[in-house]
Amino acid sequence: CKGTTKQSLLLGAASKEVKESEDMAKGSVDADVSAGDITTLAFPSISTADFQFNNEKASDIIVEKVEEFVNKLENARLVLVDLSHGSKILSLVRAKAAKRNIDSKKFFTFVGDITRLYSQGGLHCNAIANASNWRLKPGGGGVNAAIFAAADSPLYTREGVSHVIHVLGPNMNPQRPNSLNNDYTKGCSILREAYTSLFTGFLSIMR
Ligand code: AR6
Repeated sequence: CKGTTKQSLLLGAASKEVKESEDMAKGSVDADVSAGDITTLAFPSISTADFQFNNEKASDIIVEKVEEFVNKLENARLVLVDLSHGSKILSLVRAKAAKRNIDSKKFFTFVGDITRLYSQGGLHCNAIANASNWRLKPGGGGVNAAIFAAADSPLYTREGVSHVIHVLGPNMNPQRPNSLNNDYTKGCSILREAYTSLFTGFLSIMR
């Protein structure tokens, strides 16, 4: 399926302008976040909201890919993030990761806004992933809009995030460009490649 849908990974440093955090309300914590010296990548579930990718299938792929990479992490960890405690993808992934005995110090789920993980939840992340669009354009909605809105400075100065990794996942939404028209053979293959690129990119920038 390579090349059927554009998929890209961009590494960029967040800018360093200073801006005060106005909202220090506590975020939600699902696991021990205090291990501040561990290199951490926080990532959203790629393609499962605006791009309408099936949650069951996406959760299988996330757990499969995390399991593949978890042993290569050395002193690093992966955190799947979503906005609410009711998140279906978080509960599916949590249950499947527990079944596979994935080390919860190396991988866990976390409820919070990915642009405020440290200031609101006490979770320090060196890198965060974005669920991007095919033009890597700011705006739109979802996590893409939130990250671009915060990228002017708070991501670096307030949250300590040094890298944003943009990931374009498969699109199942017929209202968006390059829809795969419910072709989950292609969709699953592209989503697997997306997570492979994300985790490989994270490992390479953190080394
Ligand atoms: N913090 C944490 N998780 C979030 C946040 C946030 N601030 N916002 C959304 N999520 P989506 P996609 C979760 O729709 O399906 C954009 O407009 C959300 O609940 O952001 O890959 C782009 O420009 C879900 O679990 O990305 C593209 O056009 C996950 O992030 C398109 O949407 C991904 O949801 C990409 O669609």
